[in-house]
Amino acid sequence: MGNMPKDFLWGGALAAHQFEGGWNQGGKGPSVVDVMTAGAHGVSREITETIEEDKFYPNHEAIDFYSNYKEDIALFGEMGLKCLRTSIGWSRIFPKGDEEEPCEEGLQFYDKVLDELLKHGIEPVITLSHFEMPLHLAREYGGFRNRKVVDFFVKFAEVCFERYKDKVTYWMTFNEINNKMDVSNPLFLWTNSGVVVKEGENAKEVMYQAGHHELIASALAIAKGKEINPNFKMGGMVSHVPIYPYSSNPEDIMLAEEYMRQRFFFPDVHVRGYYPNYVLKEFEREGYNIKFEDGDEEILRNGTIDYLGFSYYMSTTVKSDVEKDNTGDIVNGALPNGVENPYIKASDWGWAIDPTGLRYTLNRLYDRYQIPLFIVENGFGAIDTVEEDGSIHDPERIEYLKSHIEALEKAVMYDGVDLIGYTPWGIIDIVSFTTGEMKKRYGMIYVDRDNEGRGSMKRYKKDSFDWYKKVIQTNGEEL
Ligand code: BGP
Repeated sequence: MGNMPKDFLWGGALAAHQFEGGWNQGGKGPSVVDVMTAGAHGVSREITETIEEDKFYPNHEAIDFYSNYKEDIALFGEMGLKCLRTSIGWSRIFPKGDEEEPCEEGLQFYDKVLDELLKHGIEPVITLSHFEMPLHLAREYGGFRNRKVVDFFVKFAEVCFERYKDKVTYWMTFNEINNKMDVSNPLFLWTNSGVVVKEGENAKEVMYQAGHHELIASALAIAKGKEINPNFKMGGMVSHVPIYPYSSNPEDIMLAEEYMRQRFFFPDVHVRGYYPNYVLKEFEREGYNIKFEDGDEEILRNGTIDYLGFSYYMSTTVKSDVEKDNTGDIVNGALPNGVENPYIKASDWGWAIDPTGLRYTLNRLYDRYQIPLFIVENGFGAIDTVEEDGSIHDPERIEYLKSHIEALEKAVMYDGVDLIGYTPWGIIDIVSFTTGEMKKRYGMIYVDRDNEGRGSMKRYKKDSFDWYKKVIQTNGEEL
C-alpha cells in the first residue's frame, strides 16, 4: 500500500480547561466551564450561578499543567510527539472578554508553553476557543447570541496571531462548532457559545443565530490571520459521527442522510463560504428569523478554511420506523431514531467502537470537501488500574487506537485521502468534558487524581506510552 507521508503529524490532543488548572492564576478570569460542577457516570454536570464553596469544580485544578508544564512537555517529547493540539484559554488573555488590553501574564504563559513545545521539536496546533469563553461575555452579553461578541472573539484571535505568529502555523477557530446542533443537551450551547435558551424560545432558532455569529467570527478571524501571516494554516473543527441507515429500506437511508446534514451544516459553510440550500429551506419551513447583516455573505466567502479538523469517536445508526417496530433495539445516543448497531460493540460509556467508520468518515469528508483533513481527536475513555509496581496495563486502549490507525492508514494509502495528522484525545489523563469525571481516562500518561480531586497528581506511563512511541518512530508501520 506504500508509506505514510514522511511529515505526517503524529501527536496528541488536549484542551486548556480540561488539563491546565490554575483557573484563577496569572490574572485569568472565570470561563463558562469554571461554573460547571463535576458530574458522574450517567449524571450530567450542573451549571451554577456563582462558584459555590461546597461544590467541586474539577476544571479549577484539573491536572495542574499550569505548574507542571515543563515536566509534562518533557514526557510528550520522550513519547516522540510531532505535534500537540491544545487551546488557548480565552479568559487567560481577556479575563472578562471585553477589555481594551490583553492580560500580559496570560500571554506570557503561552509564550512559555509554546517555547517549551518547540524546544522538544513538537509543532503546536492551536484551537482558539475550546469551550472557554470568558464567563462575563456569557452572563452580560448572552454569549454568541449577541453580535458584539463577534468583535471580542476577533480581537482575541488577532492578539494571539500577532503574539505567536512565529511559533504557531496550525490554527483552528472553534472546537466542535457543530455539536450544538444537538439542542437537547444544554451543555453544548453553553460551552460552545455561552448561550442559555430562555423559556418560550425556540432552541434551534437560538442555536442557528449564535452559530451564524460564530461562523462570521471564524471567517473574520481567518481573514485576519492570513493578513498577519500568509503561511498560517487556518482550520475549522467539527465533531463527526457518521450516521448509518439501519437497513437497506430507502426510508432508513434518506433518514440517515437528513441526520448527516445536521453534522455537515457547519463544515459546509466553513469550507464553501456560503449557506447550503437545505438549511435555508429549513429556515423558511420552520419560520426561523436569523439575522444576517449586509456584508455577511462576503465575510463568509473570504474566510474559508484551509483544512478541516475533526473529532471521531463513534458511529450511530438510525431506523425510520423505530417507534412502530421496536423489536427490542436499545435507543442509543441523542438521536430520536437511534438504535443499537448489531455489528458494533460499545465502550463502558456507551460509545460505539467503529474503526471502519473512521475510514468511511475520511472518505466522505474528503469526497465532499477536497481539502486536507486532520483527525484532531480520537480515543478510548476507560477506567485504568495502577498495579502495585506502578505499571498500568491498557490493552483495550491500545487495541482501539491500533484499529483506528489501521483504518486511517487505509484511507491515506489505499483511498488517497489527504490527511495532515492524527492527535489522539487526552494524551495525558484529563477531566472528561461531558461528565466532569477523572475516572474516564484517555491518556497514555496516567495522572494520580480521582473524581473528587484527591491524589498526588503524580504522572505514570501506561503500556500505551511505549506502544505509541514505537508507532511514531516507525511512522505508523509498527502497530
Ligand atoms: C469532545 C471534546 C473534548 C472531549 C472529548 C471526549 O467532544 O472536544 O473536549 O473531552 O469530546 O469527551 P469526554 O471527555 O466527555 O469523554
